[in-house]
Amino acid sequence: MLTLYSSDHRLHHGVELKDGAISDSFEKPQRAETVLARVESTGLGDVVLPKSYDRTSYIGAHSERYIDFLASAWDEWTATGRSCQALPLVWPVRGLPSAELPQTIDGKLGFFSMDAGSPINVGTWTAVCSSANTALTGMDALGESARAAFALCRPPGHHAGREYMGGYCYLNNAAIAAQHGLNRGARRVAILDIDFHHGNGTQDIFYDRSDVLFVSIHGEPGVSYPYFAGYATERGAGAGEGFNLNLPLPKGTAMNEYEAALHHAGSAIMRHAPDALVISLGVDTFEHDPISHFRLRTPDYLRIGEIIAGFDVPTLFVMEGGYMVDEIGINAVNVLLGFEG
Ligand code: Q9C
Ligand code: ZN
Repeated sequence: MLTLYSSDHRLHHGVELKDGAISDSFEKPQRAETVLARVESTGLGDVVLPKSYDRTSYIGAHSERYIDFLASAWDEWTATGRSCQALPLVWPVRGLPSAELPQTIDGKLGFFSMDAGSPINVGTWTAVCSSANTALTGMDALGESARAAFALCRPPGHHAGREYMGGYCYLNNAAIAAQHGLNRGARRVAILDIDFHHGNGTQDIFYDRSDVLFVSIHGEPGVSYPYFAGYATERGAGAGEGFNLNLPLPKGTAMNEYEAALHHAGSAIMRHAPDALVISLGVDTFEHDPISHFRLRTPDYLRIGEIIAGFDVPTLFVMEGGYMVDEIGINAVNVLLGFEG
């Protein structure tokens, strides 16, 4: 299986607020490097650089004004005399009356985010574009009739909505790749999100559309981040009604129950009869993940790959979360090895 990877992801690193204090983000460069090392040591296949794409390839999944914001946020932030990384601190929640776009960067940061989990640094936009381009190049590989490809994206994307960043995510790499597949002639695409966290951003982007089926298996929102999306009752709207399938599972879920949900997802995907399948591949479902609460074990990831291969659809794997850095390479690549059979 072909892997797409660029070391430009290293230009992005940041902090997060954890337990009331600032610390280095769990979403760090070493994550992607560990996965790359495992791709190489297992001989999964060639590793190639992503192609470049212009900003128009990100539109469809995101609005133009959001992309403009991301592209200029660092410059606007430093123009106010600050040199530390930019973080939002105020949000337009229920009850605040204005939906106007603020004029200054502190207001814009809150307007275009869901939480303070996506810091912006000097290299963030370059890394974010490189991550999206990695997913786009992977979709082009499927277009050139590869059975599968692995976009080793970093930063991740599935919490990023049409007009917001959050949860370590900026551009929604999986959604951008899915839209690209449609632009290049696919009639229908399915996205299966197996990151521990609900893919609220991907759901947001395709919620009212029937050409993209979104299925997510995740920790139930009552007790798991992102808390405000991911219920089974969220089934899509308008033309998209019935094209959004959430399969929330309780904390502590192990492979038995997880596998049943995966088969459920598979029947919905095969009913949709997509020309391409995008997997939002998070391995924060691992039993020892530091921020998540499922109990999947290393060999379970081989089985997950094998089940996905059984859906028999050209498949693009897009890297999302997974924070147990020592094991993330083994677990992520196990999915790919299991898929290859
Ligand atoms: N105690 C991804 O996996 N922090 N993002 C949650 C829970 C945010 C995860 C803290 C987690 C975001 C792509
Ligand atoms: Zn996650």
